[in-house]
Amino acid sequence: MEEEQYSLPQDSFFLGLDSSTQSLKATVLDSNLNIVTSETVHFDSELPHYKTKDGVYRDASVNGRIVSPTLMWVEALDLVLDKLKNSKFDFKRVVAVSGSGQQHGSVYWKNGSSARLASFDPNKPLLGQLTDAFSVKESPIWMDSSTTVQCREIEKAVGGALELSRLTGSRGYERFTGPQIRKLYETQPDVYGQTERISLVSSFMASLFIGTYASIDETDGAGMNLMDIRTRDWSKIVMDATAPGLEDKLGKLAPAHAVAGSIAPYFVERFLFNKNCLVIQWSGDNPNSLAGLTLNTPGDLAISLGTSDTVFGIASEPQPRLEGHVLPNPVDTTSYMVMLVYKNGSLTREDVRNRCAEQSWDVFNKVLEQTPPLNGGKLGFYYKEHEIMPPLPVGIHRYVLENFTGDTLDGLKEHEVAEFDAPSEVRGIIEGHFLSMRAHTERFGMPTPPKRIIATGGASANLNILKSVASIFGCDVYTVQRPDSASLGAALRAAHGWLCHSKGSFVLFSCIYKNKLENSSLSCKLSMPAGDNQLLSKYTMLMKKRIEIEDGLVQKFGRI
Ligand code: ADP
Ligand code: XUL
Repeated sequence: MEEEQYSLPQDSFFLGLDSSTQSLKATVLDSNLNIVTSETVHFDSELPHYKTKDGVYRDASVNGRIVSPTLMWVEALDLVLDKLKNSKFDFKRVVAVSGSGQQHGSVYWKNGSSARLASFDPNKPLLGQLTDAFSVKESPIWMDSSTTVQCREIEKAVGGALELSRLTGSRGYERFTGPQIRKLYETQPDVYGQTERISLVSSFMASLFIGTYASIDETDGAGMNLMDIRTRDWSKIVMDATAPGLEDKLGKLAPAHAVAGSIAPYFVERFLFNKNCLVIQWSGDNPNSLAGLTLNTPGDLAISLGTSDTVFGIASEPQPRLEGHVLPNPVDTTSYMVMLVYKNGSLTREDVRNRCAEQSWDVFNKVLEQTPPLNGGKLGFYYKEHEIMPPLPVGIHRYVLENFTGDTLDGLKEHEVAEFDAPSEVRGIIEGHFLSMRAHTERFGMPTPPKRIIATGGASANLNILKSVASIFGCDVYTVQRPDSASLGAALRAAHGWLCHSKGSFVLFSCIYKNKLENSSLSCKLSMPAGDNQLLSKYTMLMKKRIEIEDGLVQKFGRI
């Protein structure tokens, strides 16, 4: 396809939202792709009446159940739009809106709710108009790990874990929406029966904007264990293995660049949006980050350090495996996105910071500066949450490699210890995590060493963390101006969707940012050059040892 350059209408704005685990963020881009304004609503602090911790409820009475109050996401939308309105933001100039949602989370609309969606009263906030709209009031989210039984049932019914992965791009994962729906069907069949529509967080938020049920986009749809990754349609065999009558409750799938609908009259009357404003399909947060980082070369690797940590890249013909995920590329019709996900990301780092570094990132960074790379052969495994990569339960494991020099693995022995001193614990969580990430990235067949890494998410602002990433992966690490690439990516996808719509056919994503990257909010800068080669080869030794110990832990405690 020809890479032309298209211009976006002068004076127009593109609004991108990101409904993530801990907050709702908004980013507005102008037609030169510069950020005009941004807003955030932080759930715990700005909506304290929901009493969430990190945006979620951890249910101690049911093993692994982690949910968020669905209505909190609605109230956050009321609030973020009010904030923009109070800042005198000119909604009329927005020609397209799109968004990002934490992946896998699901929303259950009660029978009859489509009528409510279609008749919002512009004189009132959305919250009061949706209080009774959901058959399940607490949405299961990506941190949930309560559906192991259902994962195994679905895998068995389709011919095994690898077969499910070949079909849907991933083996059965607890947080994926299909196993979550099966659990609802098995444990509360009446509630399942009272549900007329099941949305993902992304299509749920899009539904509010168009006043009718929005389709699930094909990229976020690949995070459900329900969609055939090749045909990009629901897989009948997996749907049958999950729950009856599911197709009606899920609606249709649509590509991420498609128009979901026109903006609902509610937003035109209450916030003075233009009535021609288009709503482009919302997608998952990692896919939106891929768009926001303008990732388009197979050798580029993105690392997102948010509530979860993810590694992702682009591949043209990926082979789905037991490890990792394959999803359609949200901004291309032929290639795929490959991804690894770690549950123990920022919140687990915060836990070590609070225990060992006086609850301060400054102190944490000083410790990283004062401790030597390789941590004297100390290797820590920190799982504050039930981990996915590798599949291991909550727990901390610490090992010391005796006489580790980094020159050879021959005769190297490790012994387990109960504790590290505080500085070793700080270095241990950072190095251990990125060593594991590199090992799994290589196992999954992602480019190694990567041409470059682009880091994003809250923790990518931390240069000491990036230094370890650069040394362990042995490549340059770039960052973007704003670590919130998901809402930025959503704004960019809004522009892309608008352009595809106005041309009447798919246009290459790069056409919208061609010749604009250097001078726009999308530019990347080199933040940390690759470390030296000698250190890299010592880290390679440490990585091999680490993955050996990790495999042993999985044999002992985990799912294989
Ligand atoms: P999400 O979008 O998943 O809700 P973010 O990408 O906004 O999350 O990242 C939030 C996280 O960033 C916080 O939990 C915090 O631990 C982490 N963070 C913020 N600043 C720093 C820092 N200087 N060093 C390390 N981590 C940080
Ligand atoms: C991706 C995943 C997480 C969430 C976080 O598979 O589970 O990265 O998308 O919002």
